[in-house]
Amino acid sequence: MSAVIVLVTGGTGLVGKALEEEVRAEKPAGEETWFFASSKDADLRNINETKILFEKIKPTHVIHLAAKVGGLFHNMKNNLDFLRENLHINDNVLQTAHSYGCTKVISCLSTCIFPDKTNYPIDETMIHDGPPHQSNYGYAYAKRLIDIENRGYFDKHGCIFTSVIPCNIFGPHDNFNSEISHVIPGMINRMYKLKTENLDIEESFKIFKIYGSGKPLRQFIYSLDLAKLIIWVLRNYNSVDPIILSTDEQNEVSIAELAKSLAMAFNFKGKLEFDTNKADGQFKKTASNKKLRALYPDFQFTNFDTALKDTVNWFQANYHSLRR
Ligand code: NAP
Ligand code: GFB
Repeated sequence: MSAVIVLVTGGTGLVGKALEEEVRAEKPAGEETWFFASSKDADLRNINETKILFEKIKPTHVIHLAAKVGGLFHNMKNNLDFLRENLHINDNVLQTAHSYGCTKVISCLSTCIFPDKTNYPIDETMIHDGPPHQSNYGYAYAKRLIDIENRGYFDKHGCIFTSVIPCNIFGPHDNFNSEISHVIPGMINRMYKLKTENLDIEESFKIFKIYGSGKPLRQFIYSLDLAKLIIWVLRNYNSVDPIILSTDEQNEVSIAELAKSLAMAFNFKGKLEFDTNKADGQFKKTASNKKLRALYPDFQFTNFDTALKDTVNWFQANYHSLRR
């Protein structure tokens, strides 16, 4: 079997770091060499820097994770930047992967790019069936165009450029900056600060603010589980059609339930209150993982509360070096 060189763009982020941990944990997978790139290796918004990276690594396979990424509030304030930056990154990576004759490219979409007004559960055939939620249209359209461009490269050149569609992801090495982060890292950072600051105040009198009504529903996948699934896609899935990589529909939780689980993980003794002046975003984006279950029936997801506790422990152990 010829040598496999895997370039992971976005290799230093939440998903990239989980992928690196899983690859390192495996016994050497024979002919595979992995390179985990950050924006310091190449600013992928720039086609020349993209070409220099590919010339250096000469990948046979690409796992394309690099993106401008953020939570609801960051997207709401910056839809144009999310659109333009991700359009440039994605087209640069795909066109350069084609010019270097890459055997396969796996890009990353998101369940938040699906139509806002839709039937549930959402499946892979529904990506383009209507406009995405207004809060993140920039990111959503940039991601949807990856699927369109993948089809273009397949139709014209027979390239196996495919994509995975994760639900909300959490875990170690996330971006915990609560101004721009997703809900779990944002809440973790805020709850940690509430517990560890103003120690003169009895904790049972402290109030943790849950942004929004707490009613929206989300599916969450642990980054290390997603990493295992992406490795499985790399070695076993060869369709251009996207595949949803999400926990089961019945594991969907409300933001309020999430906050209670986090309070348990932190042993937080104070009160939880809702700040309904803050947006809720999309109410739900319930995705079906039926296609994944059919192809990989014995995959086991990590228990949510265990994964949450592991993430909180990682956060506390790495507080002074993490992104916050
Ligand atoms: P992340 O933690 O923010 O990491 C982003 C990665 O992309 C970092 O390695 C970053 O490099 C790199 N990057 C950003 N801009 C770049 C640029 N201009 N040039 C080169 N590299 C650049 O993101 P993540 O959560 O791991 O997301 C990985 C993928 O999963 C993304 O495609 C995202 O859309 C998708 N996704 C994420 C979620 C979620 O809940 N997090 C859900 C669904 C899908 P630096 O470290 O140098 O900044
Ligand atoms: O992960 P999140 O920011 O984005 O979750 P989405 C937002 C939901 O959590 C809203 C509530 O209902 C918020 O009101 N929430 C409660 C909080 N407390 C907090 C907090 O401290 N921080 C944050 N961020 N939210 C994103 C998309 O949607 O999903 C992105 O906008 C991306 O493009 C991501 O794809 C996966 O899940 O609403």
